[in-house]
Amino acid sequence: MGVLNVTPDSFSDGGRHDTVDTAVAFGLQLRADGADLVDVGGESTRPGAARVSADEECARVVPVVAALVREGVRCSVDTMRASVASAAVSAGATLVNDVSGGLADRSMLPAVASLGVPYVAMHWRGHSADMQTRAVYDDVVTEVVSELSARLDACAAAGISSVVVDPGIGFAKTAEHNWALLRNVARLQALGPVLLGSSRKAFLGALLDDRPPVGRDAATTALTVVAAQAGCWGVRVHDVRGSADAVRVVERLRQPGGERLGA
Ligand code: PMM
Repeated sequence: MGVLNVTPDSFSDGGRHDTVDTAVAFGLQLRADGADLVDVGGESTRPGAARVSADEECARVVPVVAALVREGVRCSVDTMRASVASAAVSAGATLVNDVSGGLADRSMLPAVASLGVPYVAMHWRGHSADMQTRAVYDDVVTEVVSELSARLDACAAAGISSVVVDPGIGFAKTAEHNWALLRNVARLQALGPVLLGSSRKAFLGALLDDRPPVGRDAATTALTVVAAQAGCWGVRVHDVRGSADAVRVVERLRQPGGERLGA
C-alpha cells in the first residue's frame, strides 16, 4: 500500500502533492513502483496535527481517487469520517482505511457495512492533538490485541464482513511500544489479516541517530521483510519500490526449486 497524502502538513510528504495533478502523477508512480493499492488521505494524523473540515477533506481526496481510478489504479481512502469514506468509495475507492477503527465517527462502521468494501481497523486511543498522552500501557501487546478485538466485535455487529487489523504504529505509542508490537506480530495475526504502517516514523529516526524522514526508507524496507516473512496482509509505505522488491524477494525464497540442480 503506497502512501499518498494530499495534505499540507503530513510529517513526511506534507505539501508535496497539494494539487490534483501532482497527486495523481505521484499515485501513478506508486503503482509503477509496485503498489497494489494507493492509500489517499486528506487529513494529517501526525502527533499534534489539527483536524480539517469534512468538506476540505473531501475536496482534497475525491478528485484524486476519481482520477487514479480512471487510470486503473486501485485506491483506498485513509479517513476517520463516514462521509469522506462514502464519497471516496462512490469515486471508486475499494477499501476504507480508518486510523480510528470506527471510534472517531460513530457513523463509520454502518457506512462501511452498507458500502460493502473491506475495512482497515487501526488501534487508536484518541485524536492526534493529544494522543501521545495516552501512550500508557501495563502490557502494550495484550492491551492492543484486546482493544482491537473489541473493534472487530463492533465491525461484526455492524455487518462488515472483511476486516484487516493494524496495531497503529506511532499512534499513542512510544518507540518501545512500537518495537514490542513489531516483535509480536504473530499475536496480532491471531485476530486476522494484519497491516503495518511503520514507514519513516519517528521511532526509526530515533534508532538511526535522529535521521530525518526521507533517510528512513532502508529501515522501513527492513521492517517490510519482517512483515512479509511473518505473512502480514500488507505494509503501508512511502517508498514503494524498496518494499515491493523486498516482498518479491521473500516470495521467491518461499518457492522451492534449485536445491537439486548442483553447485
Ligand atoms: N499511519 C499514518 C496514516 N495512516 N493508516 C494505517 N492503517 N496505519 C498507519 O500506521 C497509518 C495510517 C500516518 O503516517 P503518514 O503521515 O505517513 O500518512
